Amino acid sequence: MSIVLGDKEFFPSVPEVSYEGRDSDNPFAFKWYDANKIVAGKPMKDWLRFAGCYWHTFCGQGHDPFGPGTQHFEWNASSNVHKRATDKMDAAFEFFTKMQLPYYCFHDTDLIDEENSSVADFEKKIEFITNYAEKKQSASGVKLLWGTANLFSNPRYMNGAGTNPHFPTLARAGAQLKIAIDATIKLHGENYVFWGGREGYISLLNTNMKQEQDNFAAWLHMAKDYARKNGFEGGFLIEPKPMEPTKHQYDFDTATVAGFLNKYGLADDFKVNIEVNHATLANHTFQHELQVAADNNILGSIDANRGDYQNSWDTDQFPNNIAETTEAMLVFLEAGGLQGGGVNFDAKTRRESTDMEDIFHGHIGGMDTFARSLIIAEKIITESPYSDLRKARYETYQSGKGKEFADGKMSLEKLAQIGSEVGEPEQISGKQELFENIVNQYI
Ligand code: XLS
Ligand code: NI
Ligand code: NI
Repeated sequence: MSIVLGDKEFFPSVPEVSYEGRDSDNPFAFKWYDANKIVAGKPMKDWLRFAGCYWHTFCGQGHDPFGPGTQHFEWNASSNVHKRATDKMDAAFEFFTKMQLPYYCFHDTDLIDEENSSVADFEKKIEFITNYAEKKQSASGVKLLWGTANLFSNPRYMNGAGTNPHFPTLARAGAQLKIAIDATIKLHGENYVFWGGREGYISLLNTNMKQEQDNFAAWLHMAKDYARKNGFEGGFLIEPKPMEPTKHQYDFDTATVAGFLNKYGLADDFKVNIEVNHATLANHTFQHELQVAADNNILGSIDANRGDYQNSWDTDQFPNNIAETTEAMLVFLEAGGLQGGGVNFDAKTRRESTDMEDIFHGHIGGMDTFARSLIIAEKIITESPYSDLRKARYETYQSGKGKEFADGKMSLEKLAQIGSEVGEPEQISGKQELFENIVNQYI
């Protein structure tokens, strides 16, 4: 990959970031992410398929509920909406190529300012910027991991998009959904994401939950049928999140989504995009969510970030916790990786991090955290007693009567008969501390 600039270089102080190893003191070098290094049989870059996200990195300027943005982006300087959009895209592709990011992701409204455009005007704007994106993608080789529609920021979607109680509003959202799907197909997007920001409710008093969920299923079927008819072969991904901005979001967690997909006949086409901070908001761990997805055969993609142990909101910080990411990578590797997705940095620098270089530090740290954890996890699986110890806990189901039970071939009468003959069963330790020590030994 070589660096792709526009008319102007937006990050002149940052060179191409490459692998220099753990002893390097260069803050603009990878200490662990060595794209072509083989781990568990294939190059790191093929396991991880890292993506940069447009919204936090090139749109969000650090605003919070108590104050406006603090980060000043040179690509926002022009008063012309088209020039602003191409400058932003130049900055984005400079960043992706300097960072060796093979993929990117966007919401339709990240690419170009929506302002108060009618559907027809917005469609023209998207056509303009996706024409430009085609050129940037082919000049750089950077590919689109996924596209999505922002159906949660505009005030018109305050009561939801695909779950809106008012049909004309749902239809207005549908017009935007169609444009975003078209843009994703045009740019050879490998997946299309649905994050249901306002698909949920605040008060049950004014909400017909069944109608809203049935409508949401109809909405997803319609989107899938349209995309398939127009040649889209990629994956559809639902991104679970329990709350924020609504109190009860319908895509609460992976288990909820799995049940929903099965109930409504969507399981053949839809998988999940698991975000770390959304897992923790649901009082789960990231690795729990990955395991539920893997066991339901819907582990599609990852939004990498982390929450904060003390704050209970979606802080979207860059991942930096090796121990936690290692536990996640154990699940990831045992599942054989992701089904068509990648690791997208849905993460933002802090409001107080105001240098242009800070977005590089955030991504370098995040990529190194995943890369290092992947290496550690492979060693734990191949060199340590971890897998065998866990397997041994279940060995009584591998043969004889235990297997007969597990295969569903035993009656309760027979089980009860065995239960009355075994006497008081032997006490078997779960040995959690030993498992924890093995993980730490390899870190
Ligand atoms: C917000 C979500 C969002 C999705 C894409 O919490 O993570 O960024 O990834 O709409
Ligand atoms: Ni996300
Ligand atoms: Ni988030």
